[in-house]
Amino acid sequence: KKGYVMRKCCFETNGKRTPFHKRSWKMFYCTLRDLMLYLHKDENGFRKNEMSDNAHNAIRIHHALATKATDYTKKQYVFRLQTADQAEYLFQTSDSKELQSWIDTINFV
Ligand code: I3P
Repeated sequence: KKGYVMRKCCFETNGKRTPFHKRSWKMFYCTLRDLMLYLHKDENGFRKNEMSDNAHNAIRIHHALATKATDYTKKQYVFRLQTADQAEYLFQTSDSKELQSWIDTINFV
């Protein structure tokens, strides 16, 4: 699965709250492959395989959990991703179908 999403970091690995200057929403072209979620700057970065070796822009989704972020009311179509190493992110998708599709893809790979 691939597509544009907005991402916000909430907790770093080990459960430490993400500092203020790193908590803003950013757009990424996101691809899911081999139990990794790769965050590219855009489709071009994806084609060139840019950043895919950069740990900061790849999230391990083995034993991760994606759930609708019903408590986050500032934006629509947002899911929360909690990783095995206790990092936490919010991802905004384009519509309810995309939201469900990302959640199912992440949870059932
Ligand atoms: C963050 C940015 C985020 C906001 C976050 C801010 O500031 O405004 O949009 O999250 O609030 O810290 P900056 O751009 O200076 O990094 P929300 O959109 O969810 O409000 P937070 O610290 O309460 O997460």
